[in-house]
Amino acid sequence: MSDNASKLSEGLEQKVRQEIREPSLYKVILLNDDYTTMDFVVHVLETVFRKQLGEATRIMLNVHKKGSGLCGVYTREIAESKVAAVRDLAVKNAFPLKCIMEKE
Ligand code: TYC
Repeated sequence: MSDNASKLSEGLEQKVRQEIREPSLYKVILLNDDYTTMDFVVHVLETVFRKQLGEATRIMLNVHKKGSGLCGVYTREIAESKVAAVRDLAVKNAFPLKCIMEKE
């Protein structure tokens, strides 16, 4: 095979490998603050992150004590929509609650 042909076939192979890769995953993380009520954070965890009351309470208390905490791991678009949903709920209810995403 010529140098050019071999470069082309490497490029094609790389493209095929990229196309069959699993999608990247993102951690969605809640941040603590001094003003958002515990009840509101639990409500957010139940509605946005579909946690049961006990699990929502555990995550909220973990964030309260440690400063931040994991709510779930999702593909990029799902993670983005969770972050936006938390922001919209927080703004509507006048709480400073913040939520971020981090590539795993
Ligand atoms: N620290 C808040 C309080 O004492 C509760 C809280 C928990 C706020 C988790 C934000 O992500 C948070 N009312």
